[in-house]
Amino acid sequence: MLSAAAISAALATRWLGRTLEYYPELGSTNVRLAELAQAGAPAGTLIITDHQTAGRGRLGRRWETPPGTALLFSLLYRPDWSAERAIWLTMITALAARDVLQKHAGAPIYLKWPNDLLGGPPPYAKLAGILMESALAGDRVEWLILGMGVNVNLSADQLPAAASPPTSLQLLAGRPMDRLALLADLLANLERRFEAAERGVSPLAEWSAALVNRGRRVTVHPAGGEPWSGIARGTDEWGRLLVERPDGTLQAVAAADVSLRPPA
Ligand code: BT5
Repeated sequence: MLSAAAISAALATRWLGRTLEYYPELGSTNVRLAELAQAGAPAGTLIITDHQTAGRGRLGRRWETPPGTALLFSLLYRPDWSAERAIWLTMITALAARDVLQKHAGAPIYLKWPNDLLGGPPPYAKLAGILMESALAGDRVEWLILGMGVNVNLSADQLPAAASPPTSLQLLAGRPMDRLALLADLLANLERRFEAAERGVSPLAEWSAALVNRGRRVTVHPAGGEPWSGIARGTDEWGRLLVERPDGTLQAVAAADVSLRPPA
């Protein structure tokens, strides 16, 4: 089990995670942090738990891990950004996680559009997921919450049932990992990347180049529409995936509207 004191002592950041709440068990770190954000919690607030009973994925899906095995946390940001820049935080979070998980596991980690971290041999298995939730005031960002779940010390028989095969850092590395050391490295990397973004440095090119989807066939499942297949060619400046249709036209696909599941 983690503890607030141990987390605080492990962190090497200046402001990210310096206000924190730890819960042995919680519904969802994103939900708890959204309540605090509405009530005026400071930028950098960290909510972290050992177990979620109502962990959220995108589009109403669930995120599940056994108690004490995962990193489950959410961070609050209050950047003075236009709404269209909010996607930068998903990119920064994914890139920071890739760097740190790769370093700790000693194995390559891949980014999959829009928000997954994958590992293992092709076609790769899901190691972590990111969930951004935002509050906007007109076309400005009021706050952004970045939630992340990382499968750290799950054995093969503890992996949840999932639409695409899951994996864990322990399975990739062949040994258990220190969750606190991971968290501390991750937050330090994130703090650096966020400060660069605040100075106007875009993470788009680095993120887009890192996507494992490039050049691969994807199946787009629009909410309420017919699924269709095409080849992922890259992303546009808003982080939408550019998918080439069989007739050669490029269609921009937004994360909010689709999931990418393989052909049925
Ligand atoms: C995501 O959604 O990948 C975002 C997950 C974000 C979870 C974190 S945990 C801390 C914070 N607080 C929250 O309440 N949430 C965030 P999505 O792309 O929709 O993937 C969800 C799908 O992944 C599910 O429908 C399952 O098929 C699968 N899945 C569920 N749990 C998994 C796990 N532990 N590992 C791999 N796949 C999983």
